[in-house]
Amino acid sequence: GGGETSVRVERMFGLMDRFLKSDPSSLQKDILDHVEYTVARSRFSFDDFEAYQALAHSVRDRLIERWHDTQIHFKKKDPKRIYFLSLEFLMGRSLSNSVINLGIRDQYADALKELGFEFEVLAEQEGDAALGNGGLARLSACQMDSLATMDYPAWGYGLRYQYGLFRQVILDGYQHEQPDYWLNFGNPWEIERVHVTYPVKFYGTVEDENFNGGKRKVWLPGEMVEAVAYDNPIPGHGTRNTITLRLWAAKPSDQIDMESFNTGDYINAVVNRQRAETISSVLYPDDRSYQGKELRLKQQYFFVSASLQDIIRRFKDSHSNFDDFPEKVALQLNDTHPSLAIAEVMRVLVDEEHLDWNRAWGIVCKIFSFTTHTVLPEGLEKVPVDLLESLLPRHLQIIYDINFDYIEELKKKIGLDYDRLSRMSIVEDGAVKSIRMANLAIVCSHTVNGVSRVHSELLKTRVFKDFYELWPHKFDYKTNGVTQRRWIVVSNPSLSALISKWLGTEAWIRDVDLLAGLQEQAANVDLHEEWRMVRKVNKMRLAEYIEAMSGIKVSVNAMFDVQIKRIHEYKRQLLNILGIIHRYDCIKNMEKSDRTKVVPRVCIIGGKAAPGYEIAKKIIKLCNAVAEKINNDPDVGDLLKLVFIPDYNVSVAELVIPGADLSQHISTAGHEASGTGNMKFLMNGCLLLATEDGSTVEIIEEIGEDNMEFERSRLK
Ligand code: CR1
Repeated sequence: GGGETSVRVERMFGLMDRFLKSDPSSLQKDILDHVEYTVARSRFSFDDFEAYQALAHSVRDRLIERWHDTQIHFKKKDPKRIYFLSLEFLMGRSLSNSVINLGIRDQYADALKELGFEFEVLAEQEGDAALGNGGLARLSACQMDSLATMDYPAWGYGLRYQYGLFRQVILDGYQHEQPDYWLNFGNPWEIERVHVTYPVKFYGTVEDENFNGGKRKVWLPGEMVEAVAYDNPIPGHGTRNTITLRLWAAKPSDQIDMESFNTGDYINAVVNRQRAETISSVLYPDDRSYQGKELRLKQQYFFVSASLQDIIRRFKDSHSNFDDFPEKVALQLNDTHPSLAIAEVMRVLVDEEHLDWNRAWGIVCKIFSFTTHTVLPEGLEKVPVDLLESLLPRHLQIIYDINFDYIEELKKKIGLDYDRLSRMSIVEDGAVKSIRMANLAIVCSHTVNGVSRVHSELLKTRVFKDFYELWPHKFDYKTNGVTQRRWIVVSNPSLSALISKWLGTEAWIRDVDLLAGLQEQAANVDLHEEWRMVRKVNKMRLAEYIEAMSGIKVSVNAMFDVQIKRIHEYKRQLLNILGIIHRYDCIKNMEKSDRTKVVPRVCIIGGKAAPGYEIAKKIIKLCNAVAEKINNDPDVGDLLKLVFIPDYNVSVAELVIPGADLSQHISTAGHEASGTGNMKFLMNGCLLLATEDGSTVEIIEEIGEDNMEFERSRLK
């Protein structure tokens, strides 16, 4: 039927207009239809939230059209596809980003105005999708936007957590964590694919079986759960390319365990099955150490196994020879979190597709690339062998076999240097025997990249020195970037309009290098004046928010000095706070007449601490205690204020960044792999106060030393 259906559809489209229209009256009709038929409210009476829902659904319809066309296009072309595997995506809100990328924001704003609604007000109704912790996760989101915009045939794969990153509530100055049950009000940006499901297996034993006159391994799993796909269309800007972020949710398997159902305990049997859903229930809120947690390992394998079944199914749709696999498939490992994919591909090729080991290994060596995001040792995952053996017994065998071959090869190259051999081994012998996931990823990937130039130098000379000496060709760096679509166009519409006006084009929205064209106007006082006005409006918006959140009134004539990011010792929020105490002390000890020389300052700090990270939580308490003291000292008044912004997330960042005059990126040199907040502030015209660490080093080269206050690193 497929062929016939498509002929019939073509004929219909011949008679009809192909796509949903985007003039204001068509948009109004669509919104009202969704009010009535999707949200099930009367079209004569609905509130802002219901209007948002209807609006989101009408945008979603337009996304789906492009998304289908993208699928059809790439199915026909069959290019090599990029598969980006990541346990975390911090997407934030989708509405504004989608309509801007589709090029119909103004049309929607006009349509809504006539219906009596304000686009911005409805956009505020949306909650953040916070399926990630910090830098790594927001980078994934920016990358999806860029891949779509640059017309890549790319897929993102991850987990659909029911609870995103915890909400931070400040009580008596302390951080408290509250669950983020973000799906409570529905999620119009995802499409549940009830037919795209795969079984994922755990536990059990591995047996030898006779096969073709020899033996082969068979895994007899002890538990099975179902992975269900939820697709999130990601539209590019100025293109019809709309790619997919496919997130997996765990559901009880359809295959019924007859044993437990036959024992008569029906209720308990159902309750046990339901436990499958816990696999995708919650995001781990610690962004660098989850060692030895069974649930975390289960999450990793669950999403890796489902994604690979999906990828292999797509490959097999049009190919029968696995030797072509590397021509069609590139698998990007976002940190070590998805690195079980390596063992899983070997398992599928050898145990299920019956390729011989060496042929399978040859394929594996061509398809994986590994991005590492840290220099901190606690960020390098280790999986205890006992845990892996019980959860994934066949994968452990495969990892041992990979390691055996690799160590034999290594001995030929470096001799019997046992210290080095043991450092480079995938298996760590120690009190707790474990698998070093980074070593696994490096051995099996054809490229390994750091996220800035200095980060890559640190990888080569310290963290992965032994490997660099062995395989210098594998190592490379890709300095992080951020998308100007989200961080200027969505978050700072007035600056966006200003830039387009002065450049005389909107092309910079796709090609960020064109921003350099503003240099020609660098001395233009009219431009300066307009820019100042834009900043002022953004500061007023931020000041209102600060007052609403904390009751603190701040003056927009003061300098807004901002540090927002996860709370970590190496990021040195403590240093910032000590600096603020010092500043307070100086003001207090100053002659009254000298105070007129002080530039009034509002210090803003925001960020979450991992729930178990005691020192980070104490830093938050300290910040609030210092704020309490300073803000209530009438003697200091507007000369100094300190605000801790609670529950920092993507949409708070969108509000804070455009209103900042100065931003701080003061990590201890040698610790921040890249940093991406620096870029967001920079593209909003904010001054940076920074250490020469991570990507800041390259930023200094780009913008010139005159434009940055920085401390020369002592790390040489
Ligand atoms: C790094 O700390 C980097 C981002 C994105 C972070 C930060 O310097 O900019 O990754 N790492 O590459 C991280 O979030 C969990 O690890």
